[in-house]
Amino acid sequence: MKKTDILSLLREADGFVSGQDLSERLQVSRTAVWKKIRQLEQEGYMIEAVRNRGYRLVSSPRDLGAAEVESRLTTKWAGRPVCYLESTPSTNREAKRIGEEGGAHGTLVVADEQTAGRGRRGRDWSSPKGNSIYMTLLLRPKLPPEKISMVTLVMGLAVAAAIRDTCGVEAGIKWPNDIVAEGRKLCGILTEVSAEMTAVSYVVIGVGINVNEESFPESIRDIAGSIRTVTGKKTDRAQLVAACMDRFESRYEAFEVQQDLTPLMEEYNSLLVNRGRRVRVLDQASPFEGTALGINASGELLVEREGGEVTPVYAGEVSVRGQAGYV
Ligand code: BT5
Repeated sequence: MKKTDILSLLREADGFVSGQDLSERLQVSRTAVWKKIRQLEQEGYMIEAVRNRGYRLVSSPRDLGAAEVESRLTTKWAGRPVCYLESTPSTNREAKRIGEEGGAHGTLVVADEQTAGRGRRGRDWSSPKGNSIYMTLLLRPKLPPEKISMVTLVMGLAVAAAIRDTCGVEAGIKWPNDIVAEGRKLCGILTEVSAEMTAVSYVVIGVGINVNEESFPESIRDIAGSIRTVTGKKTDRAQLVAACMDRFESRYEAFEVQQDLTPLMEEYNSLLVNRGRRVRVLDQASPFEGTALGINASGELLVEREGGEVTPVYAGEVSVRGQAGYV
């Protein structure tokens, strides 16, 4: 029995749960339950114990940590195990290290701070301590390399759904990898692959979500936002991490069976903020403008040009901007 098993049951109960219940459900003695409760208390959890009623979780010492996330997970494999770090250069870098060492499909690296957080093409990801989520999921997909860019879209969809369900924010997706609300970027996703010519060894999907941040550095003040700046409320970070894993697992399984985004296209397009809008495709060789129609089953953005010609835009190569600015 792990202490997270007890935490899960206390959280599930949302009130008192008897020592008898705990010992039966975990198949351990009541003394063993009591010892784990003592251990949790020593780590800073406040647990109320009342004769004839049992135990009740009053508060946790922190809102992010391995036990906090694990005790909220509802998944079979996504987020199992959780590797939690107070601080790390980059959770993607750490997940790649774990990938090289043979780490399991579904391993999740979560950090409270990154000292060298990265965006795409070497850009920086602002990653201060204490208020946001920096996490990377390690996958060993049974997919050819050319299909890997689609997992970024699956993750984007999962994070948008988790933010909508958990925080009540009308989050949308800016193709291919940003989650936005009220015109501001709440989340970015960075997928990296280790592959041979024909086979993928592992993939890491890095997700940065601005959760309880209230202000941003000068350089990103005009584009960045957080769940807190949108709702005015604080969000439990571990709860949101677990919700992201939950929403990801089911969607990824549908995607893996189909080997494309057919089962997810409708939901994706319904959350796509670019849809029906004028966009500029910043293709280095030949930039162009058009109206974004939505994604196809391969995850390409279909852009209709002046004159009606529809061009599929591949995620790896270009950026898309709204006519007036970022979205
Ligand atoms: C991204 O890149 O949006 C992908 C970001 C991925 C971050 C996660 S955190 C966990 C994991 N570990 C890592 O090291 N990375 C991943 P891109 O589309 O290139 O956007 C980067 C741009 O977003 C920057 O150039 C800034 O303009 C802006 N930006 C930087 N930090 C931001 C933040 N915290 N919130 C909103 N925008 C930010």
